[in-house]
Amino acid sequence: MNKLNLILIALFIMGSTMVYAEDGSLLWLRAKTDAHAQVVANKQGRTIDVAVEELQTQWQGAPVQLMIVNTKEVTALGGEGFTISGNKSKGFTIAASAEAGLLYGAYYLLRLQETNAVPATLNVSEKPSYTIRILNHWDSFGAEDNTRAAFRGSFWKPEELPQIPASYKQYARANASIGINATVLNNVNASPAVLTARWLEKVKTIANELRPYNIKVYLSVDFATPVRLGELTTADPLNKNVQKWWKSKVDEIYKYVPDFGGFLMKANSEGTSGPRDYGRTHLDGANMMADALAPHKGVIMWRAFVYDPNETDRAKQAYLEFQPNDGKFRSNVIIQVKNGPVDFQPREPISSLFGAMQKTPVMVEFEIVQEYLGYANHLAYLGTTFEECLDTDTYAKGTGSTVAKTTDGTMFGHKITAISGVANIRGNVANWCGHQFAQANWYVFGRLAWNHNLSAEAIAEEWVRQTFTNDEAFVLPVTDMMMRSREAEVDFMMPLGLHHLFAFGHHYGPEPWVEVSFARPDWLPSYYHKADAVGLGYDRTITGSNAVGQYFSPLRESYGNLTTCDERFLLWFHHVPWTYTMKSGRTLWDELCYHYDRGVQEVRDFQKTWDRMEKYVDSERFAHVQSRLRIQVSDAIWWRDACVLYFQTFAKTPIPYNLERPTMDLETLKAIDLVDFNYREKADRNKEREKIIPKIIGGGY
Ligand code: GCV
Repeated sequence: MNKLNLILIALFIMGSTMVYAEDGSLLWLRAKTDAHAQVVANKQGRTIDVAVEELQTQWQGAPVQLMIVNTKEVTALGGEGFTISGNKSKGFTIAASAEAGLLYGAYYLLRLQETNAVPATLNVSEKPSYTIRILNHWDSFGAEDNTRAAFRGSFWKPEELPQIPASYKQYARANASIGINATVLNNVNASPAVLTARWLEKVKTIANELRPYNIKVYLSVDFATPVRLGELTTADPLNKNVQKWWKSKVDEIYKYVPDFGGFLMKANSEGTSGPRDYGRTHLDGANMMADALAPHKGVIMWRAFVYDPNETDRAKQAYLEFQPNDGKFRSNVIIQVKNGPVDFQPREPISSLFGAMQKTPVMVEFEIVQEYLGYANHLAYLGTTFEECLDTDTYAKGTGSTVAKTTDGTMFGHKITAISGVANIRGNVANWCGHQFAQANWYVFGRLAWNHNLSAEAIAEEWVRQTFTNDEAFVLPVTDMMMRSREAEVDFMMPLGLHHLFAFGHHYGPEPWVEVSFARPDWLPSYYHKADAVGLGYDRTITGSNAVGQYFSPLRESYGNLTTCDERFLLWFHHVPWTYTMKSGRTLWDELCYHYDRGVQEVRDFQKTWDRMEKYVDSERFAHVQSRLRIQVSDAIWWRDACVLYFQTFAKTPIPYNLERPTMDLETLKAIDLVDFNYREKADRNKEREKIIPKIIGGGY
């Protein structure tokens, strides 16, 4: 045997036992690409070509036929729906009435293959739950970075265009594989420059790259763009010149991108411009934009995330602003509503707007990026958050009026339906999202947007199988860990309905005590937790702010009554005495301590689970997750100690003696001044923090 043969044999033996190093850049699309599948299509087209190529290179089974057909059964599924029939030995036929359906059918088959789930025979038909399944990139897109560290930088790398960054293709494939069909390129705090020719040229280039994957491009716009570009002196939506300006701007955009989706608008919110600056309403603004977009079939997604520093409970303000205008919006306006009434907190009850605007399409906005959940440092699977919201019953039309049904067109018959997620996709990390497990949050958003009846658990398992391995010894414990992970975060950050205990300068760590003389009250934790000698929590009952009054019965009554209120939301809706007896039989104070401690213990348990998984994972991804879990444990302790010790100054009661003692004292915790998490140049101010918890500086990106 010659030397070469020996080397080949050695390599073969190594290859069959080794888990290869991976950096996560393949996402869940790790199928081998050496297949030579027989794939035929009865038509050609750019999107069909993608479907054919994906199957030809990855499908390991019998021949596949792709058919554009015009049967009643298939056309009823819409252009994105499909049927698959056939069997494992003879092959499968994917049928759809349009190209997009074939693409989604192809990915469906590949997903079955990669999760070891190809059945002997198959007879399925699928169609999406929502017509627009859209990512919102809070991406600078060439503008000055004007938002938080968690979003800084640009995935689109606009400076490289028209040279196409290699990441675009994988981005498009990843989205198409889970059914995402739309993307807003830029931050909601939009720069007016995005509507200038220089940037529209770039938008066109991106749109051209994404089109074969059935992904439409949208833009966030600044309401005062005509003024900011120096072209008009007002942006008053009732002014004829302003209306003309937007019409001609929209016409211009469609010359660049003929299938442009439309606009996303953050108006009069946190300092952005809007119709209120001209004494007009959100209704006036939205309808003006809608009229400009309508001739091109474009839509305007108008965000309900508006609140003022006034006497009204912030949690009530979006409803008060939008609900009275239900029925007056143009048909191409969609009101985009964050899942909860405040701002993507670790846990919130549903926004009271769901089900309350029955004549206007309403869409959910989820936050996929973990702005309030440890950035990319923490393992927090959000499938459970999304599912919790979508499955909540609004009772808008009696039992069964879930958020999903009030937004997917089935309950109120709206033609345009949509769901959005603030993307966690970064341009500067190989694994796309900072944390290997954060990829699962992108994945689960897409899968639920396609089919909101799927369970978060089934999707987690699917993701684990494709992203790591089908080995059950890995799949089961890791899926279980993911399913517990968000609850663990809630426990060590803000259990029992607490919210907004974040530091003033960042949304990473705790600062329930922070008071800043120049800050708006509704940007400070004390506005929300209302801790005092009597108890804890915000009274939103009928005797308090009466936010409960915005919900339908019986939700209104159950939230509004201390004894029936779901304890997960107790301190959201009630100011509860420290000595109040909880369902567990413990006092509120003891229960609070138990939750904080449970959160810490859960993350320690995740560490143990992960360490046991070493032999199933490549060393690179194993080490990455292991080091992030270490950060997460130390952050969990930071959160627990800070919150428990601070609230103890009001409760004046010992921490239950069977629980772990705090590891830091309150004064040290108060000295931590992180300011803005990713600002390395501000490292001086982080010195104290670095001494205590050295690993976290860097934000995980
Ligand atoms: C893009 C939160 C975030 C802001 C974000 C805002 C919004 O307040 O901290 O960065 O702005 O929500 O949703 O518009």
